[in-house]
Amino acid sequence: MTQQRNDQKLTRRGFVAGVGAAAAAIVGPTVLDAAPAGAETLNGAAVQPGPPLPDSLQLNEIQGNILGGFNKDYQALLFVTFGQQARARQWLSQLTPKLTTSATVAAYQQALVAGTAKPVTWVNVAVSAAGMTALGVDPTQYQEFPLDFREGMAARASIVGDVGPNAPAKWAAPFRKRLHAVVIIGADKAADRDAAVAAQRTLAGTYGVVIEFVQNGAVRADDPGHEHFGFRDGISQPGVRGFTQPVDPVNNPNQGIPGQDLLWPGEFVIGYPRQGGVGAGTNPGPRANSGPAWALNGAYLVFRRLAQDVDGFRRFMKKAADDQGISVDLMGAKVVGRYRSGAPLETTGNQAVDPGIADPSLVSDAKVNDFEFGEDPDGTTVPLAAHIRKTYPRDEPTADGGEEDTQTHRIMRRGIPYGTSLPRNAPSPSAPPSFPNDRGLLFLCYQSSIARQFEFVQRRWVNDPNFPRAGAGHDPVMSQVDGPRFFSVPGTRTGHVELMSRFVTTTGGDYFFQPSITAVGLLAAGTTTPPRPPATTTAPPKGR
Ligand code: N7H
Repeated sequence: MTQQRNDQKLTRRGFVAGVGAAAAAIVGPTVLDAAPAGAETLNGAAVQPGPPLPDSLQLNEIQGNILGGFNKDYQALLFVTFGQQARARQWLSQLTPKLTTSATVAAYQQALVAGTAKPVTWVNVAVSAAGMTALGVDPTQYQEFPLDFREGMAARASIVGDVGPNAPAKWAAPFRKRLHAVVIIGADKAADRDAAVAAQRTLAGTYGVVIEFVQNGAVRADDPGHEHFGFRDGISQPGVRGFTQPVDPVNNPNQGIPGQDLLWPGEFVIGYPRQGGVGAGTNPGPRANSGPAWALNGAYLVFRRLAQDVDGFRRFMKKAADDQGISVDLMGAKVVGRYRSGAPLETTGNQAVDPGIADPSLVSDAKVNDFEFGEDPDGTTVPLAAHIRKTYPRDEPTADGGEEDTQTHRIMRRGIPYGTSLPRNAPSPSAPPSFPNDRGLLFLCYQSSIARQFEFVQRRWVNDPNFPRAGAGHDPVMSQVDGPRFFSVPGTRTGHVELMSRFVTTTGGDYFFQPSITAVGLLAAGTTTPPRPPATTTAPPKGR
């Protein structure tokens, strides 16, 4: 790949931030006083007891991939286990000055808009619960982490539906043991990514840290911005108050690009106000306070290595479209809720040919996310179980209170494909490729509560055929259940599609915590536990 090609790629929108997020994110002021009139500021939020809490987003403290995605075309995830504790801490201490902050990512995004961005390589680190123990975190503080994080993904298999072929016992070998940390590398050039991985290997080797597995990810060269099934991904992300600039602050102060609702930052970063929930309107709720005091400015990271059976998916789509008497393009849009171009089915309506190809304005910032499902209560246009409707039901009424509750279950996705593309018209392989030669999605998402966000979405919405209403069906893309799955598509020939066993299989994953820059330093120094105050001795009574 030539230098020129790579430099040019800096100007186009990459995979992760997506259409709207790239334009709307990160150019705003970081002080939450800039929140729209009528909304309370951080100072006005209900404050929990604890250490002093920030009044504005501390972008120099928050690692880089959380609020603004790395959004790099070449990424690598290095999964490590620690050896001797003191040396693991030294490793972390050497890593600390190399970490990329949200401030750096924000500045870069501004440079991207200005056309002055140069290729960069970024690094983040996140630690699992096992890693916290290996680093010597005090047991009392360890217990302050939530149970979901402490147990880790494999132990929560029955909750998220990692059963049968998805079961942890069947995961790829590197993920069948508890990993201690993941180093996330993002680069604009493959060579830079590879050089950063090599440097990490040297650093790890110096301190007895074992790199158990390096997982590369990359934007697909043949179909940039699209995941392996062929759909444009990374389009819809929550906006963050104090971070995402409203495009129209006067008329639409509570959204970034049209349709991108701004959420309180505590939904993603510890220490800040969360959504207020049902009845709160745009007012903030309590601060996210899960974890020990030094969890401030950190976030929980879910990583899933999801293999995709592209050939099986394509064959299934052809058959389902034929059975239902609709085109493959439309069947794809029914399954995902968007056409392959990203054009939203809810606004385009049923069309035999992907309308986003002839009319790119449908995927412009102004239109790509500007829709709700309330006008389509029976799923006649977008089926109730279409992937984007299951994973973010927008204004759909729910048993938990509708949209205001739904906004407490959002996730910040940072996924990227891995593996080589399956060319169109490639002959069907006898079996889907297996690890490590498979292809799929490195699914990463950030949140302030894994149970309330990722696990809730997967368990209560995606895997439940009766959400949002009886008979809606399973999310046809990535529901994980033991037993037959189905998908209701009102308005087609039978309205009912039996899903083949699966197109997406979990091949590994874990839960991590991505601490603030200061907290990484505390972990490295072994000083997450503040020294005990000197014992107060009561003076013995006089005369004895
Ligand atoms: Fe999904 N896909 O290609 O079909 N996803 N997803 N996802 N996903 C989305 O709006 C896909 C997975 C969400 O705000 C799009 O960015 C695939 C998991 C959420 O409107 C496409 C896999 C979880 C949204 C895909 C996969 C989610 C979303 C449309 C696995 C969480 C945003 C583009 C291999 C549990 C919904 C876009 C919104 C969008 C696909 C996994 C969640 C095309 C192939 C595991 C919240």
